[in-house]
Amino acid sequence: MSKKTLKILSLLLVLVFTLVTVTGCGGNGAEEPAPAPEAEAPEESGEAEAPSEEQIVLKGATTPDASHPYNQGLIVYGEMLEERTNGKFRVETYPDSQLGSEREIIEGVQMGTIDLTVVSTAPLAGFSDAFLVTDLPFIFVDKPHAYRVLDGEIGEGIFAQLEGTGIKGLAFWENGFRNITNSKGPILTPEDVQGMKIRTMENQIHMDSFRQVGADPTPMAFGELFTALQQGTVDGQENPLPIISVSRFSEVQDHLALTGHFYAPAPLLISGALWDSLTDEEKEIFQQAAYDAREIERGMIQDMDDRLVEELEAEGMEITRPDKAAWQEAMAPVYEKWEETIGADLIQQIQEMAE
Ligand code: EAX
Repeated sequence: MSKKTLKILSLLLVLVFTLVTVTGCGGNGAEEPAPAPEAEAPEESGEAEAPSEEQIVLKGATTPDASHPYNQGLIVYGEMLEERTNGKFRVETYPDSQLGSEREIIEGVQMGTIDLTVVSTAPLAGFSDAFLVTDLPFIFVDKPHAYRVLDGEIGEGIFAQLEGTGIKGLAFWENGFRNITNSKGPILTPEDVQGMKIRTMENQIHMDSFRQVGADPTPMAFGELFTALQQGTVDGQENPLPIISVSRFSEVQDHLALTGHFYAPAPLLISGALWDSLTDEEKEIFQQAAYDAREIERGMIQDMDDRLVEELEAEGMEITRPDKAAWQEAMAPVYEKWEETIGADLIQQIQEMAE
């Protein structure tokens, strides 16, 4: 055997040895390298219906507690998407301000770091004037009135104005009619909130409305509210019954006045970047599911509204039922101030849809 042949043989030996080591005994004729040990984790081994393509996980962020219909509705929406896209999309939810305040979440949706959210329209005022009209006090007389407006042409027109902002509105879900809680005393007339420090959302119309009745409106992110109420940084706040309940405000607020002064719609928003990446068929699925889940989410809010006055009373809150007409009159000057920005025609059009 020549030196050269020996050299070739030893090279071949090294090669064979390397191959055997890399493929872990080879033998099964696989073209792929053997799986790394981590890939054999138990949850991967027995799944029969794992989607063939890689699943796209969407982040859905909200600020209230996980039990609130915002988050529960997003879970339902995610299930619909998963089923209707054969597992291509799945939604993972982040309730309880885990991904930030509503303003920060909206910014995240705009940048595409968050895919979905359900938020109040109030903080959206910082992004577009389109939603302002919904923040006027007593603009909606009841829920059917709000639904007629928001689920029809006017609602579509509002969403259309988001064009170019990086945010797309899919459907108006619901937060609900807002009521005032406080730790000072029972509220019946607007005079009863004179000088009271009341947390509002970061929205000029909301703040103006509370200034009109002589209160001291203090804007603050929702995630900071419980502690602020507990420590007495603010005397009160205003929110729909489901939020008051799931946030355990009865632990830090003795009085609840059923003023129903603002109706808070809660649009389901999707990141524009994600929307643009969808096929036409997927867009149709995302849109229809948003409407279908809307009915379920609004139903959850209604069920809670039906039982929560009694429940909150049982938790120790003293409940008052103010004369709404007096509050409406006291807050009315806000309309004149904002009429030009919002459009007198739009306001009138909505008011005419009350019956
Ligand atoms: O949108 O900030 C608020 O008071 C809102 O009602 C709540 O976070 C849900």
